[in-house]
Amino acid sequence: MTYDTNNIFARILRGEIPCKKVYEDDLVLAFHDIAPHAPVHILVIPKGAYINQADFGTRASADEIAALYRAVANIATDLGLHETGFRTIANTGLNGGQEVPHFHVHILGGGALGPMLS
Ligand code: DGP
Repeated sequence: MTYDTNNIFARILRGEIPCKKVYEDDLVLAFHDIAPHAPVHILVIPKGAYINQADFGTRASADEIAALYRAVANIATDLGLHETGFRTIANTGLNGGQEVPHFHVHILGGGALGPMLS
Protein backbone atom coordinates (compact mmCIF):
# COMPACT_ATOMS: atom_id res chain seq x y z
CA MET A 1 0.00 0.00 0.00
CA THR A 2 1.43 3.37 -0.95
CA TYR A 3 0.73 6.68 0.77
CA ASP A 4 -1.90 8.80 -1.04
CA THR A 5 -0.36 12.27 -1.18
CA ASN A 6 -3.79 13.77 -1.92
CA ASN A 7 -5.58 12.45 1.16
CA ILE A 8 -7.44 15.12 3.12
CA PHE A 9 -4.91 15.36 5.96
CA ALA A 10 -2.00 15.68 3.51
CA ARG A 11 -3.91 18.58 1.97
CA ILE A 12 -4.47 20.14 5.42
CA LEU A 13 -0.73 19.79 6.12
CA ARG A 14 0.05 21.58 2.83
CA GLY A 15 -2.35 24.38 3.79
CA GLU A 16 -4.69 23.63 0.89
CA ILE A 17 -7.64 23.01 3.24
CA PRO A 18 -8.21 24.99 6.45
CA CYS A 19 -8.45 23.44 9.88
CA LYS A 20 -9.17 24.60 13.43
CA LYS A 21 -5.66 24.15 14.78
CA VAL A 22 -5.10 23.42 18.47
CA TYR A 23 -1.37 22.56 18.38
CA GLU A 24 1.57 22.49 16.00
CA ASP A 25 5.29 21.80 16.21
CA ASP A 26 7.92 20.63 13.71
CA LEU A 27 6.63 17.05 13.71
CA VAL A 28 2.96 17.21 14.70
CA LEU A 29 -0.29 19.02 13.85
CA ALA A 30 -3.52 18.77 15.88
CA PHE A 31 -6.91 20.19 14.97
CA HIS A 32 -10.62 19.81 15.70
CA ASP A 33 -12.45 16.97 13.92
CA ILE A 34 -14.91 18.34 11.37
CA ALA A 35 -17.63 15.90 12.51
CA PRO A 36 -17.14 15.59 16.29
CA HIS A 37 -18.25 12.43 18.10
CA ALA A 38 -17.83 14.03 21.55
CA PRO A 39 -17.94 17.56 23.02
CA VAL A 40 -14.15 17.64 22.50
CA HIS A 41 -12.85 15.75 19.45
CA ILE A 42 -9.28 16.46 18.36
CA LEU A 43 -7.19 14.76 15.68
CA VAL A 44 -3.44 14.53 16.24
CA ILE A 45 -1.36 13.73 13.16
CA PRO A 46 2.33 13.35 12.36
CA LYS A 47 3.62 15.69 9.65
CA GLY A 48 5.40 12.75 8.03
CA ALA A 49 3.66 10.61 5.40
CA TYR A 50 2.43 7.57 7.35
CA ILE A 51 -0.66 5.62 6.35
CA ASN A 52 -1.70 4.16 9.69
CA GLN A 53 -0.49 3.22 13.17
CA ALA A 54 1.37 0.13 11.93
CA ASP A 55 3.18 2.19 9.29
CA PHE A 56 3.96 4.93 11.83
CA GLY A 57 5.16 2.48 14.49
CA THR A 58 7.35 0.67 11.97
CA ARG A 59 8.93 3.51 9.99
CA ALA A 60 8.76 6.68 12.09
CA SER A 61 11.78 7.88 14.06
CA ALA A 62 11.83 7.79 17.85
CA ASP A 63 11.59 11.60 17.79
CA GLU A 64 8.45 11.51 15.64
CA ILE A 65 6.81 8.88 17.83
CA ALA A 66 7.69 10.77 21.02
CA ALA A 67 6.46 14.06 19.57
CA LEU A 68 3.09 12.60 18.60
CA TYR A 69 2.33 10.96 21.93
CA ARG A 70 3.69 13.92 23.93
CA ALA A 71 1.37 16.14 21.91
CA VAL A 72 -1.59 13.86 22.73
CA ALA A 73 -0.78 14.08 26.44
CA ASN A 74 -0.13 17.83 26.40
CA ILE A 75 -3.28 18.64 24.44
CA ALA A 76 -5.37 16.55 26.85
CA THR A 77 -3.77 18.42 29.76
CA ASP A 78 -4.26 21.84 28.15
CA LEU A 79 -7.94 21.10 27.49
CA GLY A 80 -8.49 19.88 31.07
CA LEU A 81 -9.29 16.36 29.91
CA HIS A 82 -6.93 14.58 32.30
CA GLU A 83 -9.16 15.58 35.20
CA THR A 84 -12.42 14.28 33.71
CA GLY A 85 -11.03 11.49 31.55
CA PHE A 86 -10.83 11.02 27.82
CA ARG A 87 -10.34 8.35 25.15
CA THR A 88 -7.79 7.96 22.36
CA ILE A 89 -8.51 5.92 19.24
CA ALA A 90 -6.41 5.11 16.17
CA ASN A 91 -8.55 3.39 13.55
CA THR A 92 -6.56 1.25 11.14
CA GLY A 93 -7.66 0.00 7.74
CA LEU A 94 -11.04 -1.08 6.43
CA ASN A 95 -12.11 -3.25 9.36
CA GLY A 96 -10.89 -0.59 11.79
CA GLY A 97 -13.11 2.03 10.17
CA GLN A 98 -10.25 4.26 8.99
CA GLU A 99 -11.53 6.79 6.46
CA VAL A 100 -8.49 9.01 6.03
CA PRO A 101 -5.28 7.14 5.08
CA HIS A 102 -2.90 9.41 7.01
CA PHE A 103 -2.16 8.16 10.53
CA HIS A 104 -4.11 10.05 13.20
CA VAL A 105 -5.01 9.69 16.85
CA HIS A 106 -8.49 10.79 17.90
CA ILE A 107 -8.80 12.46 21.33
CA LEU A 108 -12.39 12.28 22.57
CA GLY A 109 -13.59 13.87 25.78
CA GLY A 110 -15.49 16.65 27.42
CA GLY A 111 -18.34 14.40 28.58
CA ALA A 112 -19.23 10.80 29.41
CA LEU A 113 -18.38 8.64 26.39
CA GLY A 114 -20.17 5.42 27.30
CA PRO A 115 -18.85 1.90 26.79
CA MET A 116 -16.09 1.60 24.19
CA LEU A 117 -17.63 -1.24 22.18
CA SER A 118 -21.28 -0.45 21.69
P1 DGP B 1 -11.02 7.91 10.70
O1 DGP B 1 -12.37 7.31 10.47
O2 DGP B 1 -10.32 7.33 11.91
O3 DGP B 1 -10.17 7.88 9.45
O4 DGP B 1 -11.28 9.43 11.06
C1 DGP B 1 -11.19 10.48 10.14
C2 DGP B 1 -11.77 11.69 10.80
O5 DGP B 1 -11.42 12.81 10.02
C3 DGP B 1 -13.30 11.69 10.90
O6 DGP B 1 -13.67 11.69 12.29
C4 DGP B 1 -13.72 12.99 10.22
C5 DGP B 1 -12.44 13.76 10.08
N1 DGP B 1 -12.35 14.58 8.89
C6 DGP B 1 -12.59 14.19 7.62
N2 DGP B 1 -12.38 15.22 6.76
C7 DGP B 1 -11.98 16.27 7.53
C8 DGP B 1 -11.61 17.62 7.23
O7 DGP B 1 -11.59 18.06 6.08
N3 DGP B 1 -11.27 18.41 8.28
C9 DGP B 1 -11.27 17.95 9.58
N4 DGP B 1 -10.94 18.83 10.53
N5 DGP B 1 -11.61 16.69 9.90
C10 DGP B 1 -11.96 15.86 8.88
